[in-house]
Amino acid sequence: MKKQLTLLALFISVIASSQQFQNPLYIPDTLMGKNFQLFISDSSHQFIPGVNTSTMGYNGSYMGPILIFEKNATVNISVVNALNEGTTVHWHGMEVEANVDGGPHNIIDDSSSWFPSFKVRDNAATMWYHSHLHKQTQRQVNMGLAGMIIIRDSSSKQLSIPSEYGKDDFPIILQDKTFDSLGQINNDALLGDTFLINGTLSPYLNTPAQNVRFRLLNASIQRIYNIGFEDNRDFQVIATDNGFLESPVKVNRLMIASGERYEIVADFTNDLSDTLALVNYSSEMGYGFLGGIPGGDVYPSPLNGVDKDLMKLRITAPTANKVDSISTVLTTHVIPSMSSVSRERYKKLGGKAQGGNIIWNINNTSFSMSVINDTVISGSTEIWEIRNSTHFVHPFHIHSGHFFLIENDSMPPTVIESGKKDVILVRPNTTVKFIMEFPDFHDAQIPYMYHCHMLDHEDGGMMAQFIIVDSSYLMSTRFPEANESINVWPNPVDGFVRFEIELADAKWQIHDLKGRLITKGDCRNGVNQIETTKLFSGSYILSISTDKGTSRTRFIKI
Ligand SMILES: [Cu+2]
Repeated sequence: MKKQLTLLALFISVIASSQQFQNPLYIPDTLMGKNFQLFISDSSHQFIPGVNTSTMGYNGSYMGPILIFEKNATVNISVVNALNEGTTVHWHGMEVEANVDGGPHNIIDDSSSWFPSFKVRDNAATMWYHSHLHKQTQRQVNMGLAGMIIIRDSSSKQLSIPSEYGKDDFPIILQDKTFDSLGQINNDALLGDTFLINGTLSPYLNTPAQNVRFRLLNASIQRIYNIGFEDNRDFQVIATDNGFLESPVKVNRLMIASGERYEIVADFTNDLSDTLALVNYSSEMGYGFLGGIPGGDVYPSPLNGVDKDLMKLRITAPTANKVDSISTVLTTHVIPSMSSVSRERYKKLGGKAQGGNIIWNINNTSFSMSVINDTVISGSTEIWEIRNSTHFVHPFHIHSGHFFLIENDSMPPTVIESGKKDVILVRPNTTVKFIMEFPDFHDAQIPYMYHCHMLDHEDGGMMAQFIIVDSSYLMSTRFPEANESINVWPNPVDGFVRFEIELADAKWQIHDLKGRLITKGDCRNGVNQIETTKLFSGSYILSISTDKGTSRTRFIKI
């Protein structure tokens, strides 16, 4: 007991002194080339000097090295899992084949290795890698299984932007945590009581007096950050999740949700010898924006809804190769045309209270590893409409590439929202629409995920999966989209079979397994019920058709 109290006292005093922003920001090492090695292990890390905290890390005690990939290179990665449990490594944001995507199906057992190899197809961007083990993502990422990826390409090297890693181009990995009285990580604290950047508590950064680029990554469980500088100066947003904006956009605030990345450039030319704070202006975020105004059943944290410094920038002498003016044209976006859209899908993010918890879902169905929810044709272009039916925001993320937002709450996207994205924050009771061209490779066996990127929501069921197939697959398969998007209950059924949809002008049909039409009718919005008392016992297919396509699910009549 005495030892515990001593440790607690030490911990509190160190936390108090760490409020002084006296810890140099940790700048992770980089790995580059074509061959990469990641060694994943349980470890121990001193966030607080003298206090050993149990952690997990890639090639070290907490988080991992920055992986620098060159566009068009084929990279070979050797991943050794020395944890006492399984894990996965997901290359978040990258357009890679499903068997190397690192989703929940690509499990690396303990004491096993994984050797993914893929071509880097994406343009210059800030991506990241992290654990995606089903129901364990929150804990493993919070323990340290996350790191940044920087993709470089030839055209970005021609731009006038700060690009010297660790000199005028810095990774800023935002996290929050709660440490218990013994200095151990509390993995149940959805919103932490202390900030970390790159794993450093209360950091300062020697920042040269010139244009400086920050690569922001939100690797927190839930917290949304509202970034600005203490003097409210403008800064330029140059890139979103999957690469450059067409031109820099000036703002003095930038909201970043879990899973998102932004690259910003701030000008410190006239600030030599000053100290300037990077601030989380969460008092400006309303209820429902997790980390904003507290209330309801939001996890309590002293950081919620108050403006707090994240880091102090100590402005030092400029570097030899400072960049004085930023390119005004960064790239040109090629947005898929509406005439190429072959299908629209509708996804509703929801949750149901159950025994004091919320069971999260998409289209009223919680994630199941064994159910393929959607089938997408390789190389096709689709519009996805995402409805948030809850009173929290949800950052919606889809694997296999990037999309362009076309509508946010009935409004056209802002200039920043018009960038390439793989995560979009869907506000409470609103709808977003995006257009996405899917990759031209296919794999009928291993699915990609789409999900909320709040890690506890993802682990808690707000996730679903799709396969990408070539067009001949649909011709040759009798029921290609069993279970897609329709939740039928009860199943097996005795009296009425029920389903819920929110589509206009839909029709339902029931076929037997030989493909014979048994009965049909028109759908109505909301819950539909069909009497099945006249059906013989056996399996049937319920299909729901609109002019956009047909979804099918199998049910059993007893
Ligand atoms: Cu969510």
